[in-house]
Amino acid sequence: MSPNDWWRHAVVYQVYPRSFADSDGDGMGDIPGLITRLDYLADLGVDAIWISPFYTSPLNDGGYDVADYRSIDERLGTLADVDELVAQAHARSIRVIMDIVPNHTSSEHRWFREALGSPPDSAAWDRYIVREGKGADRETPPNNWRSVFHGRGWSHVRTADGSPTGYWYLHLFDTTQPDVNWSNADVHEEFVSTLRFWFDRGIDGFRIDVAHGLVKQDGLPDYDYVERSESGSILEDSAHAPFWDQDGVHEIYREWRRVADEYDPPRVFCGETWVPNPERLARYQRPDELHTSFNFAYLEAGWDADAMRTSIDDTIANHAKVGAPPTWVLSNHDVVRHRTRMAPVDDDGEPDLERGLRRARAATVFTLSLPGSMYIYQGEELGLPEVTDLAPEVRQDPAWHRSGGTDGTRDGCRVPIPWSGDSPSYGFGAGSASWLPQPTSWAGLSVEAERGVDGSTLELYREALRVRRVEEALGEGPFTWLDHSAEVLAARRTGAEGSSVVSIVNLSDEVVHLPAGWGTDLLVASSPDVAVMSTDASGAFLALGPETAAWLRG
Ligand code: TEU
Repeated sequence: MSPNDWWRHAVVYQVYPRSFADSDGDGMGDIPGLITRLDYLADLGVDAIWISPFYTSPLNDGGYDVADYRSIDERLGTLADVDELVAQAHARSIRVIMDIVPNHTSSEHRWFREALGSPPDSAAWDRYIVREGKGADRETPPNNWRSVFHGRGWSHVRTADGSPTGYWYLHLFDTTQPDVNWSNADVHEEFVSTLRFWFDRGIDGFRIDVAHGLVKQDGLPDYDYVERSESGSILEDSAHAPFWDQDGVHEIYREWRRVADEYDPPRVFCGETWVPNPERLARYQRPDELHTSFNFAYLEAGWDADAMRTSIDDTIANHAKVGAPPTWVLSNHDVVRHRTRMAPVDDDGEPDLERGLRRARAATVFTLSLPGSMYIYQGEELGLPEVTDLAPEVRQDPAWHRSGGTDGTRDGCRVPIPWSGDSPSYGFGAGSASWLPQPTSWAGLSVEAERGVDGSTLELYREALRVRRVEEALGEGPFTWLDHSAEVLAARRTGAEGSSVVSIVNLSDEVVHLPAGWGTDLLVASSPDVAVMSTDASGAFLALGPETAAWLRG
């Protein structure tokens, strides 16, 4: 495989920069802090980092509200810091993927400011999605679209003195995140030249925020909202919406791919695509579009053998049709950390976090054996749980405030990670006052507490990543299910040179026996509960503990 194909089987580590490492003690992580921790990431064994946005931003949505796509927020660093980061990461063979936000700008972006000083039907406003209100007084928004962060999806365009004009601008997210108009030529030019700006500085690729949302259906028709299902799946909601997954969006990625392919080595894209099924997802990975996209259906399958199996089958089959490698992800900065999400809950709704950790470790080990690339979210390698008891006054997720505290709990996975010591900020670097407070119970979950400790989650991740790198059967390549029982998923991976690895996850709460023919040489296990039993009437077999995953040399 050509080195340019690194992304086909990479392990990519997501850095949420404000919460990773704080070099200047202001309570917010920054680029220099990240640079000081690159050795940690190299030692963990990741191939690349994807860094959530660090551009100049009012931080109304954690930096996903970009005021200037070519400068760095002064709280997070400088352009020189980014250049240094790229150099230092590359020196450790770690690629750097940035995050681009093309669906909306911040309302502090120069374009929006220019528009605010111009009449609503002027060229300056054409870069955004602006329409006249309905009704004689134009007091009704142009259609019924809602903001993902709750409330209506439109706000008044106001004159300099604050009075409403009868025109409205669309914002699928916060009011300070106006959607841009991808029918406007300036928008195309600006984003292409932004891509070049960063590619020229040596950035290896981009994760594309809300990649499925850039194009809106002609005429902006009302949407027949289906109230959220019990599962609360975002994917179901997005199936027919006139603002998601419109066919026209693919033309944008063809344009971007041509730009990425001009570089040596070619730069890569990963789309954030909340689309309802693997068939729609695979369309983004056609050969002249994005290299990869997040596979959220698998994330949403949770700890459920049937749902995982179906999602894996559908993902692999649909990606094969377009010749693209699948991707896998269990946690990110928008979802409840998988230790907590997978934990069984008792009658009072309290999660059993010990079993949650057991399951999360098993799910990770199994997922790392699937063909394609894998995304890891900072802190999952430490086994961090979701922080569920943040006080309302420290919360920053705009959806929390817009929903009156009924939704928008994303701060709980964004709490700064613990590096060392017994109390906040656990070596994060902020005295004790990080921008989101850390729990007092995290001393045992710090990097220092877990490094070199047999059986720790950090050592499990390091070992799994090491084995994944050296076993040619893992990574891209054939994947064949092996039969067992309803709550056991088992598959054989085969390498081009004939080696094979059997990967098993036991989702039941009982010990299961595995046939000896699957291999008895244990490569990685998510818990110590796996043993080769010498013999019974049928010969040697393996006993695999409840909620445990293992890789065996086949
Ligand atoms: O998320 C896109 C998105 O649709 C999310 O709102 C998602 O539906 C939700 O968070 C899942 O719980 C991206 C970013 O990842 C997110 O952090 C930003 O807030 C959002 O775009 C707006 O830029």
